[in-house]
Amino acid sequence: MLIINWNDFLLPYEQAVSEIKLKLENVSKQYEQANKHCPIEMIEGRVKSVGSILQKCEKKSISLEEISEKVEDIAGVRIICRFVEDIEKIVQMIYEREGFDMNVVVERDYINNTKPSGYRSYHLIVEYPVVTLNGRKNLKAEIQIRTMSMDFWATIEHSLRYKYNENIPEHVQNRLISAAEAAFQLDREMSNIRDEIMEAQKISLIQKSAVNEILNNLKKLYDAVEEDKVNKMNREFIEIYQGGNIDKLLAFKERLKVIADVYKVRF
Ligand code: 0O2
Repeated sequence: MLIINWNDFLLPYEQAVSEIKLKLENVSKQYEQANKHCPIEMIEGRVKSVGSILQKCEKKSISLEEISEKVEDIAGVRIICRFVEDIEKIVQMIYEREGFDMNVVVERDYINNTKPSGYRSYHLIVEYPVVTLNGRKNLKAEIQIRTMSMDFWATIEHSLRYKYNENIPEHVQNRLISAAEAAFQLDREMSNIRDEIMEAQKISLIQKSAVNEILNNLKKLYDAVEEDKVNKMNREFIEIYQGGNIDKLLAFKERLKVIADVYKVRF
């Protein structure tokens, strides 16, 4: 009989989860840097517990020898986004990595094919190579992509499943199905007002980057310009910032550049 050293067995999966998470976090950073709406709101990752792996093996009659091949979600990464439209972008983003660092082997669309429980989410099973002391290994990992509202529903349903030991009473199941419908409506409404939300988000990103630039530049001006003058500029900046007018803020940012030219300060 095969005896598994679980610590050794799970270590490459932990590596896969942390590498995939890190790569996706870096994608987020690039969006942020480019002041663009990032389809990724949050990334979570976990390695399935031994108990949970064994339960799945029992449920699906999977032998210990077959675990790596047939238990596809030992390494799991969850990507949470704001809008249903973001899901498609993320799926595309993962497909673009094909041949580079991950290959999609299974695609499960529980958004267009909602599960009878009410569960909605988009799953990709990818093959991901990890390099370990014992050489290179191709592991399977499950990437779940869902909106915040789908995630909220799934988290509650998952804990109820646990509480009732997989036998959720019918009246609770029915309420969960209504809640799933409400979550679906919420996603639909959010998609309808998406353009407005995106615009607000864009303005907030522009404002954040302008404020950072102004603060950096004021700091540099302190070394080159009389203190009184920079203090005056600082006060003006605070007033504009508190006024909340983005056009005035951008104009001030440009004016600082002109002042820097006069004093020959390089930003
Ligand atoms: P955990 O605790 O998240 O790891 P099956 O057992 O046949 O349903 P299978 O064949 O592995 O599962 O694939 P499936 O159906 O795509 O499910 C994979 C994972 O999706 C599950 O892993 C859950 O995380 C999630 N999921 C699927 N269906 C539901 C559902 O109805 N409700 C919730 N809350 N999550 C779901 P695990 O191993 O079941 O659980």
